[in-house]
Amino acid sequence: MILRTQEFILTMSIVGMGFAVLFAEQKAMRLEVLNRSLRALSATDGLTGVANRRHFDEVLIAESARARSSGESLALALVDVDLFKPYNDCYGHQAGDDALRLISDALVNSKRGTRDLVARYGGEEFAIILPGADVGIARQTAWTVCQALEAQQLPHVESPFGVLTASIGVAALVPANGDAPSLLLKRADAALYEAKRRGRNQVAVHGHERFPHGEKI
Ligand code: GH3
Ligand code: MG
Ligand code: MG
Repeated sequence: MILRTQEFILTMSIVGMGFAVLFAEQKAMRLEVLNRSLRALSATDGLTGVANRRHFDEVLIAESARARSSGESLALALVDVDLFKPYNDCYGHQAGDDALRLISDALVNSKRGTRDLVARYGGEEFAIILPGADVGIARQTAWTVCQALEAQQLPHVESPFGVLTASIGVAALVPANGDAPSLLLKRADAALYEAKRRGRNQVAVHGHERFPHGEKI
C-alpha cells in the first residue's frame, strides 16, 4: 500500500514537472511575441504605420556602414508635401491626417522591394532609404512617388496643381571613410530645397542640378 502511494506520488510529480516545463515554454513564447510586437510598435509612426524617425535614424546609420564596407551606393529621398499648411487650413486637421495616411501608402507602393525603407521623417515630411540605389534609380523611384501622389487626385484648391503634391530631394553616394550619414541627409535636404524653389511637385537631384548661385547642389 505504501509502495503504491509512493508510486502515485512519483507519477504525479513527474506529470507536474512536465506541465511546469510546458507552461514555462508557453510563457516564454508569449513573452517573445509580446517583445516582438513592442519592438515593432516602438519603430512605427502611430499615424501612418510606416517607420518612425527613430527607426529611420538607426537604419540610415546601419545602411551607411554596410555601404561603406561593401562599396555599394546608398541613396536617400526626402519627400515634403507641398502647401500642406493651406491644406490643413482649408480642409481641417483631420482631413490632413487622412491625407498623410494616403501619402504614406503611395510611398510604400512606390518603393522597390523590401530593402527600401519608408519613414515619417517628421510632420508632413517622409524619407525613403534606398540601399544599393545609384542616383538614376533613386531619381526614378522619386518620380514614381510624385506621379503616384498626383494620381491620387486629392483635391487641394489652394494649390496651383489643384491636387495634393510633393517635392522630393534625392542624393546618392558611396560613403567613404569619415562620411557621416548626415552628409547624405544634408545633400538630400539641399536638393529638396531646390525642388521647392523651382516650383514644387518635382524631383531635384543633388549633384545633377545647379543652384542659382552657381555651385552644384
Ligand atoms: P511647402 O510647400 O513649402 O512645404 O509648404 P507647407 O505648407 O507644406 O509647409 P509648412 O512647413 O509651412 O507647413 C507644414 C504643415 O504641416 C503645418 C503643419 O500643421 C502640418 N502638419 C505637420 N504634421 C501634421 C500632422 O501630423 N497632421 C496634420 N494634419 N498636419 C500636420
Ligand atoms: Mg516641411
Ligand atoms: Mg511642406
